[in-house]
Amino acid sequence: MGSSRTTVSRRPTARRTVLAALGAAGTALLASGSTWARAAAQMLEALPGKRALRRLTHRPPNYETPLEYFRSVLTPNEAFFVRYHHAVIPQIEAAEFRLEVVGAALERPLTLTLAQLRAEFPPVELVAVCQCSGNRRGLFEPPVPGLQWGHGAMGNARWRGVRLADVLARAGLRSGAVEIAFDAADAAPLEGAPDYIKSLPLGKALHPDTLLAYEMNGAPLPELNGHPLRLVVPGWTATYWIKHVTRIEVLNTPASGFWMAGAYRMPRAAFPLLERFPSQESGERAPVTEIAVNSLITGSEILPGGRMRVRGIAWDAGHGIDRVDVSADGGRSWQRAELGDDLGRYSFRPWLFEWAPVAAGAQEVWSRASNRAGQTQVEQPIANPSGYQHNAFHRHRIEVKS
Ligand SMILES: Nc1nc2c(c(=O)[nH]1)N[C@H]1C(S)=C(S)[C@@H](COP(=O)(O)O)O[C@H]1N2
Ligand SMILES: [Mo]
Repeated sequence: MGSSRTTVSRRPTARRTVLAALGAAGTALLASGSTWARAAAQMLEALPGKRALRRLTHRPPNYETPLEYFRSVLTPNEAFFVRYHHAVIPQIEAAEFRLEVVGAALERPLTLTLAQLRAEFPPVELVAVCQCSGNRRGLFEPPVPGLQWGHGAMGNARWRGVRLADVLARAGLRSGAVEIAFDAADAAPLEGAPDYIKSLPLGKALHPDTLLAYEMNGAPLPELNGHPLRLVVPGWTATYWIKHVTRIEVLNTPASGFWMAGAYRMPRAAFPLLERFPSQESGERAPVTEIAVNSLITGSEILPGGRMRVRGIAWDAGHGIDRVDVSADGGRSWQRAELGDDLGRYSFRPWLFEWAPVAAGAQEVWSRASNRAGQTQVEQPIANPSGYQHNAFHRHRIEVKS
């Protein structure tokens, strides 16, 4: 903790760490013995401001959303997953927050307060899925190293903030810029561990849907989801969605830090991504960019007369969900599910499907989403060393009573 405090105090806006609070939550659970035993057995634990989520690691905090929360299209803030690379997490007072915008290709480098961001730029709202590149990594066979996420390293929220493009325009973006890099107020507890810095290609950074968001589902961002400001990059995996963003740097050459050059890359040939990141595509591995088309079955019920109903969600990078097909016979035949409300192209899209099962006993239902760009989920996930972009059909077990 001693060295962690030193690290944090470099940054004027970072005052306390959340770690102390996390410790307190652990103690509270320990005190009530049976609650703790149950929570530990299910690996469920409630962080400050959060409901019980599935714990992968406590330090840094990595917690996934239990599947039942995906029965609502918007994921509640208190149940939204938490992912951190580093254990020192700042708690930033909104009034003290400052965002720096710097770089050689700027006419007027800026420092902005949160109040200025709220008052001086047009607010924009959109619904978008925030999904970790490694969501479902724990389902890869054979296993791959890394956090063993199940289905819950994702969430869907209504984000409100300002356009990154508007902020860059205020700073006067000149020609010569190649990428925009983002740094955050969190830090590694050990000196020397690489700072979490990510960059975006200019085109994605200037896209009108790329936001600096200060609200999530109508409330200020939760502490553990980036308070008071985070980058929202609709359509792209959450590795780019920098939380507690404090510094934006316009780069004239590609970013070369560990988290760009060394991590979040996939064999280029393995996965056909439509949206690319050309300035980072050296060698055989290309950066993970857009979210792969995917679906999840969130529940099933028996209807009067013995019919079955399954419900689920489907999502992609914003090309738009075209259809969801369901198979109740191991993929031999597929039928189209009924799509529900459309909250926008980056959102979860709910769907449901009803049928009369032909046999009794345990069986599997599979879901397969396709998008308007002609992409479809795959039967087996595409193997890659870091276990990114798992988008195999979702298989859900049901029991049909005779
Ligand atoms: N500052 C900061 N931002 C970050 C990260 C981080 O470690 N630090 N992790 C990224 C990754 S890999 C993911 S999956 C998302 C998780 O967002 P959430 O914790 O709000 O669910 O945050 C991204 N932004
Ligand atoms: Mo992630």
